[in-house]
Amino acid sequence: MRLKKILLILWMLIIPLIAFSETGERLWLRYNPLPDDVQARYAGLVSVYFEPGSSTVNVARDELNKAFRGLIGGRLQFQDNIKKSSLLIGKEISSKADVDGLDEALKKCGSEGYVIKSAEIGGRNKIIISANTDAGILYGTFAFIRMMQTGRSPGNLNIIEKPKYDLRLLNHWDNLDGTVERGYAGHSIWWNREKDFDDLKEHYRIYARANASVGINGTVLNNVNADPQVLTHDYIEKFARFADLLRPYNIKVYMSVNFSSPAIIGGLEDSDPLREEVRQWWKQKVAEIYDLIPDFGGFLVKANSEGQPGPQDYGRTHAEGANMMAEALEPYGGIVMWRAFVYSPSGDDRAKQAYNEFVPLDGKFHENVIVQVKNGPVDFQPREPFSPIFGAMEHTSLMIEFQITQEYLGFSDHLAYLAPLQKECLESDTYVKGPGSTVAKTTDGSIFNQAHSAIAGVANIGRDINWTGHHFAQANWYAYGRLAWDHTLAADNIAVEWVKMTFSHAPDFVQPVLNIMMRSREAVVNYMTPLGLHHLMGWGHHYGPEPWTDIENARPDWLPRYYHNASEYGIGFDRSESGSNAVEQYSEPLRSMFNNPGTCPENLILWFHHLPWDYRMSSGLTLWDELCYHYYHGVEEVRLMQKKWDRLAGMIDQERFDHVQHKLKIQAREAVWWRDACLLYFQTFSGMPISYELERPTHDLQELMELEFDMTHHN
Ligand code: GCV
Repeated sequence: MRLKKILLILWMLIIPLIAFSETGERLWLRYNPLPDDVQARYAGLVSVYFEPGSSTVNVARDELNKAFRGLIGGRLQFQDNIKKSSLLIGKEISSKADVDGLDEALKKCGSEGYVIKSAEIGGRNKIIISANTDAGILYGTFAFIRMMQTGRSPGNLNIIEKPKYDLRLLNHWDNLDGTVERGYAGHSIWWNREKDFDDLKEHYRIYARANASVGINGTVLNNVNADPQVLTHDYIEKFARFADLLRPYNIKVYMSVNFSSPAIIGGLEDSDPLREEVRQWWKQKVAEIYDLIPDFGGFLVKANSEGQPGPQDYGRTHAEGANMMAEALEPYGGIVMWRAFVYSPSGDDRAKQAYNEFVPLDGKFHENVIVQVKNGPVDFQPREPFSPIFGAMEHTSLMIEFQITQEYLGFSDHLAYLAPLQKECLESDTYVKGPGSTVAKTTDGSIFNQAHSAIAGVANIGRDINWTGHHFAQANWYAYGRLAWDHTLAADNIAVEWVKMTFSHAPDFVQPVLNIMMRSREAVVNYMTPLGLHHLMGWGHHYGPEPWTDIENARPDWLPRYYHNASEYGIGFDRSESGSNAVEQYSEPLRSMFNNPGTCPENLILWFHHLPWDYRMSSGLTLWDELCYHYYHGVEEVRLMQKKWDRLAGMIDQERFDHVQHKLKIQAREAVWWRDACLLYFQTFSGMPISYELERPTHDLQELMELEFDMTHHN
C-alpha cells in the first residue's frame, strides 16, 4: 500500500515534466500561452466566421482553432453569421460584406496570396482574411497565426501578400534505403521506416503544417542521386500516399529520377533521349504516375553530373534530355527541374563549367523545364560569389538552389543561421540589365519573362525528434521558407519571428539570441574559409579541415589543393584574366571589379586571385596576418556566442538550453580545430609567424593530420 502511494506521488511529479518536456518536435508551431499583454490583444477575436471549403480550408480552420486554444487559451466560437463575428475568413467575404478596397486588394494577390484587413462592418471593427483560392486562405490563416505568435498588434491591418516565387520547394536527398545523403538529423522521414505509415501520419502532419506555415508548396521526396527503383509501381504508390497526405496543405510531391531508368528498370536497350522507344517509355511512366497522383509536380534530374547518367552518354545535349521528359509531363502540367550542377575532372576551372555548358543552351529548353542552379559556382561553400549563370539565360526559366542542410557549415553541430548567406546571394547585383538586376530579380520573373519562377532548398530534415539535429537548424528551414515566399524580408526580422515562435518573447532573451544568430554565419566563414578560400574540408565527410589531403589518383577538383593553391609564393585561385578567366562570365562592372585585386571585395579575394603572402590588404596588414586575424576572429566569435548563450540559463526550458549549450561547446572546440589546421598548414608555405599578440595554436599540425575523423557521431 505504501509502495503504491509512493509510486502515485512519483507519477504525479513526473507527469508535469513529461507534459512540459521540450524536445523541439513542435518546431515553431508550439502554441504555448502568449504573454498576457499579447493575449489581451487577441482575446476579442474568438468569434469567427470561417467560410466552409475544401480539405485545405479545413486544415486552416483546425490550425486557427489549435493556435487560439494554445496561445490564448480560448476556444474559437465558429459562427455562421458575419454580423456576430469579429474575424471573417473566406474567399467570398467581399460578396457578403461591404469591405472597402477588398476586391482591389484581391486582384493583387494572385493564386496563392492573401489579404488581411481591418474593416468596420455594421459599426463594428472586424478583421478579414481573404484570398482568391483555398491555398491563399491557408497561407493567410497561417500569417495571422504568426502575427499572434510574434505579438503583433491586430489593429489597422492592411496586408496584401503575394509570393515572389511560384514554386517553393524542399529537396530531400533521401535514399530509398532510409539513409540521407548529407543528412545530419537521422535517417529519412520518408523511406524504409519501421513504423507503419498510419502510425506516422501525425508526425508527417507536423512536417506539412510547418511547411504550409511558411508557404513551401512542393517537396522532392528522394535524392537527386536517384535510385531507378523509385519509378517502379510500388514506389509510385508510396509517393501517392504521401501526396494524399500533403495535398490539403497545398504541398505537391515531386520525384528525382535517374536518366537511365528506361534501360535499368524498363529493360530497354538504352536510354537515348532521341529514340522513340525511350520517349514512349517516359510517356507511359508519366501516365502511370498521374493516374495515381493527378497533381504530381514533376521530376528533378541530376544528369551527367558526378557519375550520374545523362543525355551526353548518347551524344545528346542537356536540352535534348530535359525536353524529352518535359514532353511526357507537359499534358499534365508537370515540370522538369534540370540541375546545372555539372563539372568534369578534365575540364576547365570547375567554377566555370556549368556556365560553359548551360548558357549556350539558352532558349533551347521547353517551357516546362526549369534549370536549377546552385547559388554559387562551386558547391554550397560558406561563402561563394553568386553563380554567373544567373542573369545569363534570359530565355530559360532558372531557379536557385540553396542548401539548408549544412554539408560545409558544420553539419548539425554548428550553429550557422543561413538567411544572411541566402540574402547575400539573392541581393547580389548581376548587372545584366543594368544596376539593380539582382539574382532574386533575374529569377523571380521581374526582369525576364520566364514561364516559371521557382526556388529550392536542400532539406536538413531527418528522423531526429527535433527534426533538424540542432535546434537552431530549425531556423534555417523556417527562414528558407520565408525567403522563398518573399526574398525582400530581412534576415534579422525573420530570426526574431522564429525566436519568438520557438523560444520566448522576453526581450532579454530575443535580443542576445538574435545577436548570436546574425553573427553565426560569418563566424563559420572566418574559422573555416575566410577571404574567399573554399573547399578546404576533408575528402569523404566534408566536415573537418583537411587542406593537405592528397589521395592517389583522386579527381584533382575534389582535392583542397586544387582550390587553395598554397605555395611559398602565396595562396588563392587565380580566376582573373591572367588565370582561368572565370571573371569573364560576370557582366561589367563586376568583371573588372573581380579581376583586379585592388577592387575585388576582400571577402572573395582568394576566390578570384592568387596573391603573395606579403600582399598588402586594405587594413595595411599582410595577407598572411589578415588571414590569421580572420581565423582567430572566427574562433572568438563562437566563444562570444557561447558566453551569450550561457547567460540565458533559466530563461527557457532546461532541455533545449542544455542541448544548444552542448552543441556550442562542440562548435567552439572545432572552430579551434579548423583555425589551427588551416593556419599551421598554410604556415608551412608562408614561413611567417602567427602574430605574437594572438593566442598560440593549441594543436600540432602533425597531430591534426593524423586525426581519424569518426563520422558516426555526426549522422
Ligand atoms: C547529392 C555535392 C555533395 C553531394 C551531392 C552533390 C549534388 O557534391 O557532396 O553529396 O549529391 O553536391 O548536389 O548533386
